[in-house]
Amino acid sequence: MTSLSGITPSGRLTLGNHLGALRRFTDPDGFYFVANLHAMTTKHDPRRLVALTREMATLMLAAGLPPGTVFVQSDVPAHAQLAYLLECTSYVGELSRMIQYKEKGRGRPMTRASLFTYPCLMAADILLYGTDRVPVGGDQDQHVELARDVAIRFNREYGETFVVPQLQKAALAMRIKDLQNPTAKMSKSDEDNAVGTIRLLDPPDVIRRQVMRAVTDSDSEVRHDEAAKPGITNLLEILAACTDGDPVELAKAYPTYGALKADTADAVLAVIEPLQKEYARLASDPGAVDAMLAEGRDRAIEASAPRLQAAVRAMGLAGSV
Ligand code: AQP
Repeated sequence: MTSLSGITPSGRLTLGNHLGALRRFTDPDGFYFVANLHAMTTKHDPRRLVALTREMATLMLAAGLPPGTVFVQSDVPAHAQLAYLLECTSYVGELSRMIQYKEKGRGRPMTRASLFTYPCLMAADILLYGTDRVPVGGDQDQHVELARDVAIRFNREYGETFVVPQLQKAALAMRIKDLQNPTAKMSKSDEDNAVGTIRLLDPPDVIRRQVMRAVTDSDSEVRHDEAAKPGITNLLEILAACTDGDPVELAKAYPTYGALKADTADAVLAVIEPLQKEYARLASDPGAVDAMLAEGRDRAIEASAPRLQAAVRAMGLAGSV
């Protein structure tokens, strides 16, 4: 069983990214990458992309991801190469139905073509490694479905080449919400939202203040009820995810919002502070980070080569099929 997942350097990592993705990346044989090619589907600043890529890769290593499992996507050219082959097996119809394109690109002439085709890159990310389970935070189901469809079609048209992946849903912390707008997902690209988004590398006192200022509602009952009490429910979900507890059970322990917020802040910091310490240690030794990323890159290049070669041959690009 091979586990694979990527995080796009479209902003600084959030608590949502950690609880929904990073801390679940534990497979010692997994492939976990900074998806920098995916950060170019909208206008981007190259210098900022360099900085975000480095910060994210270092944070992944600081989170304790197994050595040799972390790499930067663009360091492994097979991703872009297979993406093109998969574009040649995908249909405009199915790509037009992808939510990101529908919401951010359709009907706008200046949309980058990559915003339309990136699901093929994502399918390549998955299929290159023979991945059979893809752990995602619950908002990426459509991409894994497309990868499955593309794999099934490729195998049918060009011969058995790819493993058809399964979606693996997170049991907890499917969607951590914004602390100021708890009906919306906490998102790393939401750069203007300094109050509602908890960044993994923000100072602890800032993070504590953010939790204490989280929006609640007018009555004072602590209850897990997403429709009626989204702010409180979000705090309970965060507390549960940070303490491996049950959000419905935890609600019974809190007579007031204040106590819930204080314990949630403590629990969040208990998760984040060790991560920050390890990040600082690694960031002070860039050579060691380079060496770890090179190890991850080399392993990914070796692991992805056979499937890329098989696809190249199957499609008639290798002199024989
Ligand atoms: N709020 C969240 N709660 C739980 N899980 C989350 N993830 C993201 N936000 C939350 C999970 O983190 C991984 C990051 O995937 P991505 O970088 O490809 O992009 P994303 O899912 O779109 O994440 P963001 O933070 O919301 O980025 P932007 O702002 O660029 O769109 C995924 O596994 C995701 O499920």
